[in-house]
Amino acid sequence: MAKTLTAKILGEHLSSGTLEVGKPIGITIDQTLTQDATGTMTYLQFEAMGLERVQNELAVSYVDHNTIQVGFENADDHRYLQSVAAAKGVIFSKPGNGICHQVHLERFGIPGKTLLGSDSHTPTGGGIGMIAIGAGGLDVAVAMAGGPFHLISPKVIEIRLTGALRPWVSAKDVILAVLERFGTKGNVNCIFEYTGDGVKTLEVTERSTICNMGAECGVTTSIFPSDERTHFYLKAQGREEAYRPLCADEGAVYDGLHEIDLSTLEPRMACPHSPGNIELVKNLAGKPVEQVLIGSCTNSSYVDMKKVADILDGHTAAVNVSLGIAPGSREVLLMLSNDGSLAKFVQAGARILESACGFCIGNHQSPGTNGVSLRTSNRNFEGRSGTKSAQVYLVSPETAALSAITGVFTDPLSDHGIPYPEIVLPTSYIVDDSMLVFPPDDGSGVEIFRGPNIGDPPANTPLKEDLDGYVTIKVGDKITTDHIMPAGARLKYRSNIPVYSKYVFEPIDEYFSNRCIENQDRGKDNFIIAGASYGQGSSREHAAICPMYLGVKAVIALSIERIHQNNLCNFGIVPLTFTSEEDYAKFDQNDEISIEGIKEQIKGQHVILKNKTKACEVVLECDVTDEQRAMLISGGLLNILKERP
Ligand code: MIC
Ligand code: SF4
Repeated sequence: MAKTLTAKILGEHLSSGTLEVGKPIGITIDQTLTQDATGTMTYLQFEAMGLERVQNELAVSYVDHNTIQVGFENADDHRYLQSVAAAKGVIFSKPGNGICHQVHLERFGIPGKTLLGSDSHTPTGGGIGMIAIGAGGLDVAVAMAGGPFHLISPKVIEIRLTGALRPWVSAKDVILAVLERFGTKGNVNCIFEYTGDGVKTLEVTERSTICNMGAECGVTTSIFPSDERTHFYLKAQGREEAYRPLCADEGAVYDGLHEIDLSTLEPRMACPHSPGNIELVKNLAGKPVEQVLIGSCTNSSYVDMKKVADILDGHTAAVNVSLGIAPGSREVLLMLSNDGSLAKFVQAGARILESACGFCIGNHQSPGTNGVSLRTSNRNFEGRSGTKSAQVYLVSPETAALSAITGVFTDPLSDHGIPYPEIVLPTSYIVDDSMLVFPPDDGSGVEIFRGPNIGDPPANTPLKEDLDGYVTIKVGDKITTDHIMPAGARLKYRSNIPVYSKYVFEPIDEYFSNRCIENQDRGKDNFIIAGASYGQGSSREHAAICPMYLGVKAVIALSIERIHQNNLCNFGIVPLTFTSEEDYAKFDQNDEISIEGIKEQIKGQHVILKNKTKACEVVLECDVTDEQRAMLISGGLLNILKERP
């Protein structure tokens, strides 16, 4: 039978189950990546598994998120990560070497391989023809230990591209058009597979931009075929031997189709406060801008940066604009410095930012009060920039660069008088791997450094017979992991769960953790009630670990996003969904609620939740796999791994 590209790669890696939509499967993982903000927990968990060395083909540990280093915490974490990498056989990418997804694409991505990363934008690797999936750190630790990754056999949605992009319209506009069609909820357990004649008009880093932001739709991953363009890119990276042509068979049958004619697309943007809130740039043309930030794992390749340099050439940022540029990797920075682009940035008055996540995660460059910020990154959740009142718009590098010059939202297709930057793709990149630290063959003598900020990952207790406590918080739809576990200024506590836990739900309710502790002291359980698409966004398992630490036993929502649902199970928090939408209204904060016999009840599909305050009960669904059910009963995956001989 004719196969999709997804089915081919998943089929080659299948370790359990069959590829039937909706059924649980296990796949073997060839490559893993971690970044520092999720990495410390991942390696602490890997250490707790007691293995001498990683078992998968390739494991890389990147430092790109916490590079600001105010105080000792981040530097200590970096030392821990470097030493544990050497001890366990992991390649360590030093801070300054670049953003994990960009560097991984450049140096390690291989068509047809599987990649699991403790970061939700791991699907960037789909641009080179990999099945690249974002997951919680514990799932990545299991993959490094040689274990399979469990997922639901996905629906494969064909996104058929025809035509070619016009000058000034870019890959970012393609994915924004996809987001316009699919939105940020309701796409769980799907894979977007790109096909059609338009594919060959896009180069690898453009494809990666598209796959990167597929994460915002909530899909498992996105993938492009591996073709002549892939060959060209790998050759230019000095890795021609990694090339393997791959595409779907003729006549392959998909579970859905969406067609995009690239030649008709217009520049788009995602408006505050969701990547799914799409508008044409021309509709806001003329609106004043205060800040323009160019970079992040979505748009920081050499080609993106070179376009920006050529647009800025001979111009300066408008007086009202603060312009910041963060090239995605040291390789990109070297290329830009060699070809004179860096000088063009400086001359344009840009603030040159480190090759790291930086502004994207609210680590710096927070806008002023009500500040209007145009960014080429992928998420504009309220408050993520570090300023709650900021208005963050997500745009292409072309739109960003032009708007920096004019000081107002500028549609690249309008009559602005700046010549279009025609970029010649490099036939060879400057390859310098000296900031990659390769592990010794035998790491047994390496001493692992642990600073005072680094604590052991906390374990949960096995599930009790009955749960009894309070609705500690009730939240609405589309609650992101940035709402649950803020990053930015709080990011440095990622390795210190007792401290980080104080900030759970800080952006929406700063007293949440106090209430949890009061309930815990009274011997009561904590519950979270939520609307649709709870846990959108990042892969950060802290959004499960910290609530677990505060005694949260169950999340009851209209729907829960894939990575977050897995993280909840991994840490023994029961994910439950309402079977009827109206039931959401039957609960308020502080209601006293209980689930009797939960341990028995979750063995079936349905669970009865009692609201003692409102004297009513509702039926919930517990849609987990058998593996996850076992985790919930044991109080999390770590407990199961410890029980195993
Ligand atoms: C993000 O973009 O939200 C992050 C920060 O990269 C997260 C990971 C994290 O929270 O450490 C992600 O995307 O998974
Ligand atoms: Fe880093 Fe932003 Fe990409 Fe997350 S989305 S990996 S914070 S650049």
